[in-house]
Amino acid sequence: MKKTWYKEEFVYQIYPRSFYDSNNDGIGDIKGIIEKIPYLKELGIGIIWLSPVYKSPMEDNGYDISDYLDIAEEFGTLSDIKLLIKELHKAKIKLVMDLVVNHTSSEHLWFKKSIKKQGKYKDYYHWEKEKVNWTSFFGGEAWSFNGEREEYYLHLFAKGQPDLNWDNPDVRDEVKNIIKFWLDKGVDGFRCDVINLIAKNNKHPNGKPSLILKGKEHYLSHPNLHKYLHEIYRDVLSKYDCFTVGETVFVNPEVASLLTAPNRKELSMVFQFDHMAADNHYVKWFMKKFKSINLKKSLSKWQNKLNGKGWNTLYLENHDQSRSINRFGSLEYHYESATMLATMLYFQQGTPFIYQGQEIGMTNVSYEHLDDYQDIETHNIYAMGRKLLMSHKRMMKKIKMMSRDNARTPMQWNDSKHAGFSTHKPWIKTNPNYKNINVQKSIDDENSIFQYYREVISLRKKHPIIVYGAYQDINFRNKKLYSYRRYNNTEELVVLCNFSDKEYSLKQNKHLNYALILSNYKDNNALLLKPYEARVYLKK
Ligand code: TEU
Ligand code: CA
Repeated sequence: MKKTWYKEEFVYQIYPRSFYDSNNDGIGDIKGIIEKIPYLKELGIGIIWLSPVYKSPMEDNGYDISDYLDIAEEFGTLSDIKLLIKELHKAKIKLVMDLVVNHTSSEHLWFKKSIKKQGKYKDYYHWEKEKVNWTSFFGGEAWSFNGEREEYYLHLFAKGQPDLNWDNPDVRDEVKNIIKFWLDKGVDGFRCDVINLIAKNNKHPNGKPSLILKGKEHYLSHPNLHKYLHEIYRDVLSKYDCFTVGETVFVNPEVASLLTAPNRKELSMVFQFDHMAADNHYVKWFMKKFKSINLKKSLSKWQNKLNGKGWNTLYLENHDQSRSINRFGSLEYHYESATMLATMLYFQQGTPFIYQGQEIGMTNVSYEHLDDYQDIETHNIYAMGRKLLMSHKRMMKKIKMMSRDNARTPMQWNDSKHAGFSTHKPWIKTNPNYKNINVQKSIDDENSIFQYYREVISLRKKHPIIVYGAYQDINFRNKKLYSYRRYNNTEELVVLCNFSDKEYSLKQNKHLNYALILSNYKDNNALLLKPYEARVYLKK
């Protein structure tokens, strides 16, 4: 298996709006990230994934871009981003930018020209004379009428996010220019937003009846996807030492293997979503009781199917997902379950991703009022639910559990007002538990979740078997124990996780002669795992 830096380093995702506000206007910014580089260095991460900072009307907090080559003033300027790249590289940290090219903002010049059918821009987007019945990821219709052009245009997300027409070579050339512009600035790679949606059936046939995402069969992992990704790789990416991680909604391991097989030269790795359905019916708003066996089944399916074929990512959180400790862990066993989840996940094979705040055990927020939620998806889904006669109370329960704003509350730096994120009222309310859960407290406490994450990160650097070893489940059918081994021809690493709030008795422990290199409990009983106890054994 090819050894490379983007398999070995931890990636830390920053949602800039909520990370750190250096000029006290209530919105996080690029200069704020620069100020926090020493913190990131102390954690030990090697790569930053920065969510979009480009010019945008912020309808979807920057995932609706109106100028790919300039920076939104609330985040800073082009010289700020150049300074960020310079300072990160000085600290031996690489930078991955968010590439959102399935769609632009409707404020983008290209869309304004397309409405007017101006020259080559006429076909930069998807237009139809008649309405098409596809539905949007954000609820409601995915085709909206534009009064000026007097045609319908496609937006798989918000109305303000028209989908680009990737069958148009001029559009693909525009994307290549954007990628080249940022690579030439010293960027080290891209997280590619909903990249498996870019190729569509351009005849726009109606979708077959479906409760969710009507029309998805006409764009989900369309065959042209591989052709376009390979073209982008061949013409631009291949000329740089960089990597790409595709966000691929509803992808299966077979397609993911094609997308990430090194010899196909398409993407370096993908974010799949199977394990994020461990507590819902594939649409997060239709929740189900979480069972750890469901998480284990999907994570190990991907370990086994991609092993030796493609390359995986390891994540439980991002800016679209509510906090893992609320979904898969336990607030009662806050430290134990957060550290067990980290152990369970990060000793598997794949590039590990940490989302801001996860390393200190930040949790979901619980705003009482709908207006405290800022996310467009949350408000659209609320409106749709109410139209379907669901009660306000029922919708608020879903929102409190699954709103993306759970991951977007200001980063909790210390116990001062607004959690040290800003001296100004933040754009979204701070989670009131910041006095208890914050970076300062975590750094000062040698037994904190932060210190445990530092240890996990340093072990990965020390033991290549964690990166490159083969994977095998142990005790797969066991509903409480999540255990697996990593091995090569000389070493074996064994991970044991008690994925429950009860003690678990081991019938035997064959690893007592191995070195116990990590545990989230100080004293370890040979045959008894305490609630959410995690252990990592290594035999060299
Ligand atoms: O997310 C894709 C997407 O489908 C998300 O909406 C996610 O699947 C869902 O919210 C989880 O239930 C990407 C970006 O990560 C997201 O922030 C953007 O809103 C979206 O694309 C449009 O760019
Ligand atoms: Ca600011």
